[in-house]
Amino acid sequence: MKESLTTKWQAPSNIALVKYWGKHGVQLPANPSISFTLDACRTITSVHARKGSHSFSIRYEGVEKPEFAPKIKAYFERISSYCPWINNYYFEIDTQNTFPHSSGIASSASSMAALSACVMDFESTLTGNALDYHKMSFLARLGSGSACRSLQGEAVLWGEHNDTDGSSNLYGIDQSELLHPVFQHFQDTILLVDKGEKVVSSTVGHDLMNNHAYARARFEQAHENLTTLKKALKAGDLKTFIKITESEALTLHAMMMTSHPYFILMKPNTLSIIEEIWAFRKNTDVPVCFTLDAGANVHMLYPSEHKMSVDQLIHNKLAKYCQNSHYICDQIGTGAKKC
Ligand code: 2P0
Repeated sequence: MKESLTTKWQAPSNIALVKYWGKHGVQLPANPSISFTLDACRTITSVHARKGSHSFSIRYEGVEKPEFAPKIKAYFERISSYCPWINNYYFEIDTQNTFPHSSGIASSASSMAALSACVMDFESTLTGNALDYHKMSFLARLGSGSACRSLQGEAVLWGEHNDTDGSSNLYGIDQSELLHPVFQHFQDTILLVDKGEKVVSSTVGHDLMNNHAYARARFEQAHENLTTLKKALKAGDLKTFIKITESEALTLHAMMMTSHPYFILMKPNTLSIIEEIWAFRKNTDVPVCFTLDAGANVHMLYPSEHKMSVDQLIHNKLAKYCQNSHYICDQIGTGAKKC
């Protein structure tokens, strides 16, 4: 056993195309999902582990954050049977995000992915085994479901899917080889309509799918959408990509509007942006589409060759719908990296 271990990793956020919404058991998804890995929106985490009884401290941008502790405590408890060695170490965790903390962008995916990368880096040092990315994703899932899609590959699929060999409810698998060149450097500009805290926590949100009147149909639809979307990703079929991606975003929100209790997470400016995107696409034939997370912010997805004209659209028409005209330019990335 080593006296102490130190490492530092960064992991990106991701944006789901086919959405994960509904879970059961210990972080098992009700349906398979697929996401693009992002690049600029990242969490950078350094961990120093020293021999001692297991506990941890957590700092965000150098400041102690006791409010982050319960989620990390639950994470360590969940992973301890898979990584029993953690019980012999005290962990000092220091973390920061490249995106503003209050931007309405969930950091659970990138933060749990970065922490899991650090844990697996230590495990590799202690055992002498190569880094195990499947186990990294497995551990990240136990911290936050979507985090398992933030470790390796430009597109990551999580959840058992009949049409995908090797797919698993336990971890995400790299689907980068699917991507047609049109998706290379694919852009994601995140329009920050509402930078506030999430109205519905993900735990509450996923719970809403239990006993939801349309749950069964929705879960089946996700399987079909995934099959169709994978074909579109392979063929570079942007028309189908747009159709499925936008429909998935609206379905996610429709599920929230038709649950009990019910929520509307879009804001009037979210709808205005969607209408502007549709009008722009119709008028210019630029293949830009939107997707949404469980909030009001809008992700605009488009090929990099159209960056200039989309920049103009944002500058001329969309920035005014964003809080303080704030938006984040991101693009598809490759996953977690050691710093
Ligand atoms: C997704 N979301 O696929 C979906 C779409 C939000 C909307 O996964 O409870 O933070 O930690 O497993 O991963 C947000 O839920 O939930 C999410 P937990 P998570 O990206």
